[in-house]
Amino acid sequence: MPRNSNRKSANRQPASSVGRRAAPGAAACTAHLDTFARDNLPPRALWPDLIFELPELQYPERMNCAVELLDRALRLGWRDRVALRTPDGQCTYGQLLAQANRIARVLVEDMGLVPGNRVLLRGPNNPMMAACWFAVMKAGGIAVATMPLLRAKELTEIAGKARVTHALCDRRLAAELQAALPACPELRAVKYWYADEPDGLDASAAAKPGSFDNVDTAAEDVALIAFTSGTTGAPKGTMHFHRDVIAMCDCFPRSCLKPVPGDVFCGTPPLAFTFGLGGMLAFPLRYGASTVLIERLTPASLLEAIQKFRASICFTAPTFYRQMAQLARNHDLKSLKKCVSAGEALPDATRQLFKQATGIEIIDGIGSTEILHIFISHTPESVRRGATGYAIPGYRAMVVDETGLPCSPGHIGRLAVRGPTGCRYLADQRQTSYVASAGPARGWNITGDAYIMDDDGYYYFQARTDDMIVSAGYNISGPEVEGALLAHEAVAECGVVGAPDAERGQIVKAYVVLKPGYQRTEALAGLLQEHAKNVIAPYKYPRAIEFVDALPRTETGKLQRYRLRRPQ
Ligand code: 3UK
Repeated sequence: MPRNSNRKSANRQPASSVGRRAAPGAAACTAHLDTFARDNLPPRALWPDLIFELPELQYPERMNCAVELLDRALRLGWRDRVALRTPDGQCTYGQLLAQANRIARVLVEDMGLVPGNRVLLRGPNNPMMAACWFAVMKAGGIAVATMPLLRAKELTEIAGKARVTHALCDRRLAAELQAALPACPELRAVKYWYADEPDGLDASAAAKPGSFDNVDTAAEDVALIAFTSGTTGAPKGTMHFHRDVIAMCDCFPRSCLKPVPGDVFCGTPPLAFTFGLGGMLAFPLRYGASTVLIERLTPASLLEAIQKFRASICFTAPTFYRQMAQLARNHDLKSLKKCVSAGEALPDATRQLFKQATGIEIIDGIGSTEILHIFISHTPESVRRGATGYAIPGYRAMVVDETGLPCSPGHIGRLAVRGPTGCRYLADQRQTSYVASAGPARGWNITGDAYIMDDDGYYYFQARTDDMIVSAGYNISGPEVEGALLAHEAVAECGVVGAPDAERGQIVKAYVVLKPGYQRTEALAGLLQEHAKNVIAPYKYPRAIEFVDALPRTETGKLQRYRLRRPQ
């Protein structure tokens, strides 16, 4: 497609607009009139080096990811295929497209959205959340999707950092957003969905025609700002382009998951988490499949949903798979073919339990908000015990030492990754802590994970670099000790961290949740220690064991080790 085609839609600027026009000549092909995101990208010299070697990653200079995912689906003849499934009904590709178009009109015609404006999205996984996300893309806005559990303070930080101008929010989650609004002066246009009021989003959208003149964005126009669920410091916004959204669909799913049009996706990650944006929305639609959107899921209700909707692909975190393995026998899971685990390391004990219960070999994959989605993974056939997988087609990986030089196979170091997507923090000094700006790994994303690569290019997760336990001079990986303990029949869940110790600097300490029917006794603690010594090198065994009711976890299922290190 020629450059600057369809300028008509790019130049649409309603009277109420506050958007600034890009300086003539500068960024001539952007569709953004509000250039905030572009102006706050890191300097190009600090971007990761991108690679687009695969034939499927040759993208045009102009693309809008919603057009690629939705309008294209209709061109392919998928209008009457089911796109979204929920406990209350279903919606076809045609209906989803029309609803996204109507909401895009509300954003532009009623709420004064100008391309490049930031739109905060707040809702659980439901069809309006999905339609709103596409509407923002179509209107050339930038989606700032937020986790449902965030409070006013966190919403204020995010809205301030991303200079959010508009918000679309599920009525049931209105309270915290309303509490944040007085502290968000630039956030002037807000609408609620699943709301009965006459100017609510549902009614406003219903009054619009189901067509929309899509904004002809550049492939490198920012489409979303995803905030990391980091544990310390101010939240970091990662900026991803329209092209990045399509690239994530054309990498991991194509080479590892291999979805087919009849597939039904199901799972837990929120659409506000890029793991969920891919697995619960973009991947199914890219491949003509459908997705089950359910607002709140437990391991038991996820199994029920798989049975009820005959889901064939499941996306969730390791802790869910472990609990689902216990309950699987009570359900008919014949429809289930493939399961993807990400967010934290998948212990081999969990992989084996789930396989015994269902016959399914879980596909593990490491991804990050900074890199958008999964970059190291495997197919069920090419699994290697204890490994996350290999660098998937489209990405390259290496393990490097502190100077950025590659470590030889078998040696622990930092994981470095390059591919079609990568880290660009919004106005943040920490860009150079994720993308090496000097030395032999210059231009590589440094994920913060300690890994070992074997002779065949399989990568073995050790720990987050700052989670490695150093005890009496030994480097010990908490997740490795967790893996050993999880293989014991009494252990439901566990978290292993370094606890301060006068003599050894740190000792290995395990927080253990027992399965029902086991007593918290000194004797059992002793048995678990003996078990660990038999499974891994004895010096790694947990010198301290504390039994707890539950482990602290994030909304995305990640163990919060910093809270175990500093128990209240
Ligand atoms: C850890 C893993 C071992 C690892 C994510 C898939 O988790 C995602 O993004 P976040 O930004 O966290 C990234 C960090 O989480 N991690 C994730 N997956 C694994 N560690 N094995 C794994 N399989 O420390 C990584 O650096 O929250 C995952 C897709 C999109 C995502 N955003």
